[in-house]
Amino acid sequence: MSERTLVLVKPDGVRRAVVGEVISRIERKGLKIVALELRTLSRDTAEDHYGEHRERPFFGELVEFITGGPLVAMVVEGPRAIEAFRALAGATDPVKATPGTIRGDHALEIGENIVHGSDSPESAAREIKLFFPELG
Ligand code: IDP
Repeated sequence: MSERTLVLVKPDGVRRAVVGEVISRIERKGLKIVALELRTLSRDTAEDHYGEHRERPFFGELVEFITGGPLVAMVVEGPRAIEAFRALAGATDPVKATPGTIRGDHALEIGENIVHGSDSPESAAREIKLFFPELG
């Protein structure tokens, strides 16, 4: 039983040159990368991607940040890939993220937490369609 998840190395992760490290951790875990692209998000795509946060006070800041430079988008596949990647990423707040996780090892601020991973099968399907419509 395999599932897919959308992973982003956000612009802070690209700027800080941890793309290779994130890919290594994904591969070391045994997950498979089935699509990968470096791109800069349009405002529309960013607002779609983070649509569930539209009413939150940090929404404007989040969209500015995620469109502020190139990011790496990937589709990652494997058994329970959604949960497996979120475990590799660590908690949303990098100060609370366990050392040893990507966020726990590389970040200090919630707004710049290096990676994104889909949080449910429904989000994964929606996000994969948004970033890689050809995989649908
Ligand atoms: P997740 O990325 O761990 O799934 P979500 O709650 O879905 O976390 O939030 C999406 C993203 O929004 C987070 O990764 C983080 O970068 C950003 N974010 C969440 N809360 C705040 C906040 O209070 N201030 C600024 N950015 C935030």
